[in-house]
Amino acid sequence: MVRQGELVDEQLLDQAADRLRRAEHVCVLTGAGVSAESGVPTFRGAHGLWKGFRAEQLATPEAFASDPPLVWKFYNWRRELLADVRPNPGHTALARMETILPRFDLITQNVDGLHQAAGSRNVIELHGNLWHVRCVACSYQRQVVGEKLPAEPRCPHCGDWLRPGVVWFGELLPTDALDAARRATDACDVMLVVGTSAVVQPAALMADWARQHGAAVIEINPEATPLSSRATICLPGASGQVLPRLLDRLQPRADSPGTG
Ligand code: BJW
Ligand code: ZN
Repeated sequence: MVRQGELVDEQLLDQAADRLRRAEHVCVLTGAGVSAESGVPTFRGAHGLWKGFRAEQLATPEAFASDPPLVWKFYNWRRELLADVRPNPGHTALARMETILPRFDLITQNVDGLHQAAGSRNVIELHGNLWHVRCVACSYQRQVVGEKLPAEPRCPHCGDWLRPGVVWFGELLPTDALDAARRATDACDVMLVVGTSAVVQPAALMADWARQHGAAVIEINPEATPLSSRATICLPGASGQVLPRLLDRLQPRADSPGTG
């Protein structure tokens, strides 16, 4: 494991860029930290997520069953906040990498849709999407991108509660997303893990799936995580700064031979 100082050293970036440049298949796993510089609060941190609640208190089927209006207040607050945020240079750099590198899969735990807004195409959403709602009782579901929902949204078909189309603790991840993530981690030769505390399963295991198949793991995070000691290279810093510097090293230079 290579970790150094507070600032990401040029040599470390060169090493990481070299791994990426030589890779035939790159897989990325992102978490809330990649959206932090867009102004989206992370889940675990000094200030908690919302009014002092922890994710484990609100993002559960039990919380919703016992107090749906409270849980909807939390999600409507987040949806309102998201309506005004834009992708940051970290999201944009990942979208650009997808167009440069031969094979590129982006797995995200985020539900904010900012990777897609930045132009990423091949996005695997492990924990659903905040702009999706579905009925708890019937098969009704709908995309509600940018829409303001009532404080207590109900199903237009059966009148039961609508719920956010996200994955709560204790719930299974969507099978297609989990299968796609497994295929990507098993096949990649470099895995980039960006802005996740690496504590929520099964996402937290994915870098190990990749390592078991021989992939190098590059972590980008201002803080050490439970994954750091097993990563091949740690780039300690904010993704909105580190990813563009990595991208810069992957782009063909205008003045290099053969680029006109
Ligand atoms: C920056 C930065 C900058 C800051 N640049 N970085 C095995 C053992 C024990 C428990 C379990 C287990 N397997 C499953 C479980 C249960 C549970 C679990 O993992 N619990 C743990 C807490 C222990 N998992 C589940 O229940 C999952 N389901 C499942 O496994 O089903 C099968 C099963 C069920 C039950 C039992 C056994 C098996 C479902 C998990 C669903 C998670 N859902 C949430 C909410 C989504 C909806 C919503 O948004 O409201 O997903 S919780 C929340 O955490 C959200 C996130 O996607 C997820 C991960 O958080 P993330 O992204 O890592 O964010 P943070 O805030 O934790 O970290 C931010 C990081 O960014 C930090 O490191 C910062 O340093 C960094 N950072 N600024 C770069 N500028
Ligand atoms: Zn219904």
